[in-house]
Amino acid sequence: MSLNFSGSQQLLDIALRSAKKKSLQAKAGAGFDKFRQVRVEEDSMLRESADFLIERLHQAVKEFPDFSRLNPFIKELAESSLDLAALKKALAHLSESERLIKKIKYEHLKKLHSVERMQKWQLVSLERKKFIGRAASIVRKLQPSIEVLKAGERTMRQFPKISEECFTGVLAGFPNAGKTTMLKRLTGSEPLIAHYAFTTKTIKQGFFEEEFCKVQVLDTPGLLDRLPEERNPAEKKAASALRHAASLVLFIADVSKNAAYDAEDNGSLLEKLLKEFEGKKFFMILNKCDSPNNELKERMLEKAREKGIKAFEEGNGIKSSLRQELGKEAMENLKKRIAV
Ligand SMILES: Nc1nc2c(ncn2[C@@H]2O[C@H](COP(=O)(O)OP(=O)(O)OP(=O)(O)O)[C@@H](O)[C@H]2O)c(=O)[nH]1
Ligand SMILES: [Mg+2]
Repeated sequence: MSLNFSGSQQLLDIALRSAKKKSLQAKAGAGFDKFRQVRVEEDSMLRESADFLIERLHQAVKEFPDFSRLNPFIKELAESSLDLAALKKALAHLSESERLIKKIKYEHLKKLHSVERMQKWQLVSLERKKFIGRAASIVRKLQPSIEVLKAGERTMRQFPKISEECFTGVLAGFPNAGKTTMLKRLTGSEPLIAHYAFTTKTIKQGFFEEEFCKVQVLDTPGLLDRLPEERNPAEKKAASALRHAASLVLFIADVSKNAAYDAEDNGSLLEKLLKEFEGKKFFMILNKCDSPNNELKERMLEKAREKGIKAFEEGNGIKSSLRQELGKEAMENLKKRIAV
């Protein structure tokens, strides 16, 4: 990505090392006159180190993702995972430093070339040294901004590389319902699974192929039964995936004896999601059927029937039946898109 230096000190060290090399080459071609040699060498050292810093800072800003141009899903993920104001401030700091280095480059170059022959050649070197001192101070002050940008880059690297063309099933439900386990069952991906709620903090992704179609499955952080404006950042990521990436919603409910949420809770969450993501097709997955609460399971099946949602029970070859159904949906979707 854009920041191909670890910190301000490293940036400075590379700039000076590379400039030193070039200035020695320049000096070698400057003839035998001492004053001329020094001027050529110092001019080259100043110019090369300045240009290196200017170019790297410019590149770092230019290549940093432009938030206004991200696709809506990634943009919403960025808004709920990053401090965008701090990132913008850090980018502005880099741009301002680039501008300052440009300014002092010309200031000191001018002075370096205005030293007269009858003056000491040491005065030429002094201008270059003054420039390096000022540039170093500007670059060192960048360290906190570089850290902010590096942390931002690390977070963004974890964003899923969403395939916008691909038919996408998004797993959603209460925390601990078994969404991540289902992603693993369906796609073989190896996400973190734990026995406690709120394990998944960001969007996880897996793929499988069925009916000649590639299907993308997204796992989301657990949602609570509350209003959109009450959602925490992790729930907001889940809602963004449902809104922008889901071709189909896989609503998953824990129907085991140990389930933390009953049929009322699950029904209420389902109702809210159906309303918020109106127009999207839903499947229901009844999970943890190995130790079922039969009454809960029956009531959820009833809710699925009421809403006209196809239901799948964990166990009994759910992997192949769900994959087949998703494959069929993907094929239908493809046919519709081709027909348009
Ligand atoms: N008995 C049983 N346990 C399951 C099943 N599926 C998942 N679990 C367990 O349920 C717990 C939660 O599973 P996860 O897949 O992490 O659940 P999640 O919905 O992704 O949880 P969050 O990311 O916290 O929202 C883990 O201890 C799983 O091993 C199942 O079919 N049967
Ligand atoms: Mg999870």
